[in-house]
Amino acid sequence: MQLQQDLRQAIHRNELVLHYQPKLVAPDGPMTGLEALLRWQSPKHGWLTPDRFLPLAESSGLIVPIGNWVINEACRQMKAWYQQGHCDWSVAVNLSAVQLEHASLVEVVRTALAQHELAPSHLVLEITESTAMRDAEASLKVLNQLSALGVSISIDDFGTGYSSLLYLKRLPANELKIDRGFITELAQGNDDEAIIQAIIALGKTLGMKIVAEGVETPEQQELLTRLGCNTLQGYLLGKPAPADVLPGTTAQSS
Ligand code: G
Ligand code: G
Ligand code: MN
Ligand code: NA
Repeated sequence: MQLQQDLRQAIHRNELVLHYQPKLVAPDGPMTGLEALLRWQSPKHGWLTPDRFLPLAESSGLIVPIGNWVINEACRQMKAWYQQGHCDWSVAVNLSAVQLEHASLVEVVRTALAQHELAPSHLVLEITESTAMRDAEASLKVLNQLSALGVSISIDDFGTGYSSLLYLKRLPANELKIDRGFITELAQGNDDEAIIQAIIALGKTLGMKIVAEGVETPEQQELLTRLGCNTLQGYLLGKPAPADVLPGTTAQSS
């Protein structure tokens, strides 16, 4: 309860922070964009990653105002990068099911883009298969509206959910992110390689860009590139960091 009350205050007390993790053209760049990852810098509870407070944020509904803040802040930072000359970057924001199901999402995204005078092509929305599948038809409707705005849709943690291929075909997704679980033990000739090959073939058939996340070793980097991943992300290529310590970037505070 106390944690929930503190989280409620976190937004206007400016305790929420976004870190950014680079997404690079395989095998080693240039950078195509960054994924925004939420942190809560709480004076009372310390430095918290989403696993510590997202479940609470979701069950309490606080994820809606928090998520709105994330969307707005990521757009603000992307605009600052744009003005610094990074005109081909995009920023990716993770969405929870509760946000996708909330009636205001499309308007929140539209308003954030307008307020920061940011073209929709600079915003990527990452949703997991399980998020989309919670109410598959309703999700499809909202995702189509978001896609019509011109933002990109990315399917996160792909391979861990239960979406049918028929559903996948109907999703207006531009990008597919292979779950880290398939990358961790990836080696030439093992099952993970075969699964990744199948995912890449599927994604490319559906016209999607393929991203591999959780790349930690040069061997994974080399093999994933050879298998046809377009974009790589992972500790090897860049850890999540505040905007002002990312190479080649500067934060611009509001
Ligand atoms: O950054 P980290 O590895 O701690 O992220 C853990 C999980 O939290 C990941 O599944 C990530 O997608 C999720 N996450 C990070 N930032 C956000 C956010 O702003 N909104 C939502 N809904 N999920 C986020
Ligand atoms: O579910 P999602 O893909 O949005 O989660 C992103 C999370 O993965 C973030 O919390 C981020 O810190 C973490 N992450 C990013 N790159 C790596 C990596 O190379 N290895 C591991 N173990 N985690 C990573
Ligand atoms: Mn993600
Ligand atoms: Na993921």
